[in-house]
Amino acid sequence: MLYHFLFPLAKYHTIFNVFQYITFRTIYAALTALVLSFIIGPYLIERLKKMNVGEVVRKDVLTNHLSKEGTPTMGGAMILLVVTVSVFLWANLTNAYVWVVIFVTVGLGAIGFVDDYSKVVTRKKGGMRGGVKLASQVAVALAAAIFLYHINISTVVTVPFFKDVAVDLKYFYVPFAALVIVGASNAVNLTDGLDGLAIGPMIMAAGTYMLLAYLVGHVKIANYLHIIYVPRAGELAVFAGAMVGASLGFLWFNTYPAQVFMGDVGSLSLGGALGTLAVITKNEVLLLVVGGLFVVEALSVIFQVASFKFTGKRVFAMAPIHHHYELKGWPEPKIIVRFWIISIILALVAISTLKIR
Ligand code: 57M
Repeated sequence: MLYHFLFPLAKYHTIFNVFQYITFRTIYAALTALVLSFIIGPYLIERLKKMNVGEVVRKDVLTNHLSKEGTPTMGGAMILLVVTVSVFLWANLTNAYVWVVIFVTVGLGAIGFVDDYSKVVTRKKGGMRGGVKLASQVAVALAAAIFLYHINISTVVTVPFFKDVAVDLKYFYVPFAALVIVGASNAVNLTDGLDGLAIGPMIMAAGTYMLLAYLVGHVKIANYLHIIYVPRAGELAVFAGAMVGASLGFLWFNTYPAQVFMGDVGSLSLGGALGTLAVITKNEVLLLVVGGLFVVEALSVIFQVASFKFTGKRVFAMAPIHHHYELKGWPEPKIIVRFWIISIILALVAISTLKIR
């Protein structure tokens, strides 16, 4: 909104020209989301405590998690709120891509909210039924993918490191894009099992897509780097910037020992937003590198379940893989920070693909 109200004033004073720049608005979107989180965070945590919205921790194997019982959850609602407010303030709201990412983020957040609500407020064991939850996620992702297809998003998929490999999926791009969004959403959800474990790599991943959105949306830079030019996608840097700010703000409270958990309302929405950024910036396959940590967490579950089913043996002491290290005796902060380090390396490798191809 600031863009719409203040940029037109440039005809009266050149200072207002600054509002046209994506870089300027991205930085202030991040700062707005960060400051709003600092302001809302303590109030929200107190409210959640008063409302008794506390985590119900599983009381079987991981005894170190018992002390986490009752930690306020659903803090992801704050992430959703500050991202949306910041994007409304700083983004160009005539840009359709911005609305697609908002739709997916809020849509998946709403599904997560219903799931969390049934788990922690109405105390329904297991929350929403798995099938219903997945079908709702697919519906949101498909709606976004179909819309993008209709506004002529490129259906060509490129592969990082191989500049000559490009496959045109044509209408199969729709289920492919939905798969990227739903996959990312669930992978982040699986990762969210230790304090700050999901939100740290999320800062790295959103930061990487912030940069990529700017680059693919800039015709000169895109041509220079020989990457797909996506007109108007640069505006998504503002959205990704808000995600970085909101995630940093949430980490302030979620860092070990956590004062609040994000809940599915946070993990499903942030993961879905990341998947949508990957789709629109035409860096879908690169998400496997940028979000490599989330991928490894999801794969560890797939291998564990498949191995147990077919051989009766487990590959890991427990999946997702962060639980494996907990059972091996690593202290929680050590696992978290080492996973963050890996996510930083992955972000750097992903950015290097702009030159190494
Ligand atoms: C999300 N939720 C956390 C919190 C968070 C198929 C199977 C692998 C599924 C998986 C699962 O349920 N994943 C979904 C994991 C939970 O956190 C809540 O959930 C939200 C995210 N959706 O925001 O509200 C617990 O995680 C801990 N936590 C923190 N700090 C945080 O910042 O410490 C979360 C956030 C919290 C808290 O303890 O209560 C979760 O782990 O439940 N299931 C599992 O992960 C289970 N694994 C398992 O059963 N493995 C089996 C098979 C099925 C693969 C095996 O290896 O044989 C483990 N989960 C738990 N205990 N809690 C089992 C042991």
